Amino acid sequence: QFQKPEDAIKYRKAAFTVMASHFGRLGPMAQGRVPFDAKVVADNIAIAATMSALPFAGFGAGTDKGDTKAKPEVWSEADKFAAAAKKMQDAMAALNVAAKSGNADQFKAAFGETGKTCKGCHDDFRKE
Ligand code: ASC
Repeated sequence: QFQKPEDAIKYRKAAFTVMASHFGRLGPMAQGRVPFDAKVVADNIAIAATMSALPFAGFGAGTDKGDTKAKPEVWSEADKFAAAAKKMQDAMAALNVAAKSGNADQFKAAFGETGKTCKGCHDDFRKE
């Protein structure tokens, strides 16, 4: 799938970057600081939800060294990492349903739950 470990690292970072861009830009709306726009929410969350499937293919053997913030626990506690990834993907899928509903309160609640899964994984598996 990847020619070199660096390619896998670059790929997973790119996938996280695109996911975080489309998720993160809705933060102000989720906090009610910007007026709710159902189409903006649905369009961006659809992309974030699609992206959520991609990064984890880039954590294969030999991709623990190099330009990465991934902790060794990604590989030494692989089951736990996979569970954290799935938790985020499941939350993102539920958020996608909420986003498509057009209901602001459902979106805000699901957005918050999804953000917790991002942070949870970072706390355990990302340096800094
Ligand atoms: C984002 C983003 C994250 C999460 C996290 C939620 O927009 O890039 O990693 O939300 O900050 O706590």
